[in-house]
Amino acid sequence: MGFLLTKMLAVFGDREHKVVIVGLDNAGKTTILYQFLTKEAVHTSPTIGSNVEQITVRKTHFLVWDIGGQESLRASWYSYYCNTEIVILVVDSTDRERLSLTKEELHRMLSHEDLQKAAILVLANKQDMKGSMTAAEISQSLTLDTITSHSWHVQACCALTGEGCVEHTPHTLSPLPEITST
Ligand SMILES: Nc1nc2c(ncn2[C@@H]2O[C@H](COP(=O)(O)OP(=O)(O)OP(=O)(O)O)[C@@H](O)[C@H]2O)c(=O)[nH]1
Ligand SMILES: [Mg+2]
Repeated sequence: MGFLLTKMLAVFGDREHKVVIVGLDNAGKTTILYQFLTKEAVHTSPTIGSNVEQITVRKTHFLVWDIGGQESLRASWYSYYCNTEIVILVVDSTDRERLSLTKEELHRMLSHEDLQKAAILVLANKQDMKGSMTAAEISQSLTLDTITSHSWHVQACCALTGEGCVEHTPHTLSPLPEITST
């Protein structure tokens, strides 16, 4: 799961940390979950309900929930929030039309009482695709700079290759842009 989450959790110590992955359908959440786990791109189908995996990065243990993003499932995202320390919001960076919907979901999440202490990691996924929005564009559209209640970080990534999601040898892949709240 890479240096990003490890960095965000550096202050939390050695127990298991709960992570939820949310985002609209087709954003790439399940692809990212299994990229974290296996460092490979897997074939996925739309998630009905959720997937959960235990992932260990440099001796830090994460319980990672990947929640289905279809419209009918979004109303139940809140039922996964209890004790969540990190929310990963995955954005399909080519899906300009639905970015405002993602923004609504993000700001609804931020106001949920069970997420008041959670850090937010926005993954601007599908950077391999032509015309994808940059991390900066997505940050601006989601108005991340207005968020003062939560730590947030936005990172460009490609779930198919793992670039920006998982750790790579520095010389094999160039780093993708990232912006952080602090
Ligand atoms: N080109 C490209 N395709 C991707 C990337 N990440 C995921 N995909 C593709 O996007 C499609 C949807 O990916 P999923 O991981 O199933 O999406 P999801 O967010 O889990 O969708 P739901 O389960 O319906 O909420 C699949 O065809 C993936 O192969 C990426 O970085 N680049
Ligand atoms: Mg899925």
